[in-house]
Amino acid sequence: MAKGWEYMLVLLAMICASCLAEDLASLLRQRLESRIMEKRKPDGGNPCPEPEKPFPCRGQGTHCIPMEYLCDNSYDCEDGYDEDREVCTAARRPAIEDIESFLDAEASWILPKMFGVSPRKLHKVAHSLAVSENVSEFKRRLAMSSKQATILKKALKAIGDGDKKAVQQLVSMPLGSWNEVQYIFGKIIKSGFE
Ligand SMILES: [Ca+2]
Repeated sequence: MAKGWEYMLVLLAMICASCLAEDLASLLRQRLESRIMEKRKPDGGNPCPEPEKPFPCRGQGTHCIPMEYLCDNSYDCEDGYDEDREVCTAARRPAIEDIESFLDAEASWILPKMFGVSPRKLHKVAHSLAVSENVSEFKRRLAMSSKQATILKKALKAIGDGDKKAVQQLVSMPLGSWNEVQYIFGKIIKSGFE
């Protein structure tokens, strides 16, 4: 009888120990996971720190994909963000920072003459240049008049043709701005903006 009790006590102790060990293991696992997450998001920002899979899909949880899968006409993110039309247009345009600093430097003539907008619209113009597939979409985004859109199209054509004087006449471009204009718009035109 006494041996039976001893056996029960040993069994209970073993069960409790295994429960405790399991609790402890799960606690340690949770701590480790949260430490890994902290390491992955040092600034709470990039959820895809791996260089071979740096592009984050949107939606719940994080699904990271290789840059190779971006805009390759095949859906790799559940919500298709990797094939999003705006994402894929912006991927072929100059960086938004470069477009903005270019527009900022040329703001006095380029915003009123080429786009017909006030300097307050600088960011909107930069964003629209980055994500609009063509001039028609750009016109719609900026609520641009047809007259202004025609001027823009003519100026783009002249830039593409390397006709510096025509650009100067059409949109009052200072001659010193020509290289920058050709560089930025050259890339934008090449990606189908016309
Ligand atoms: Ca894809």
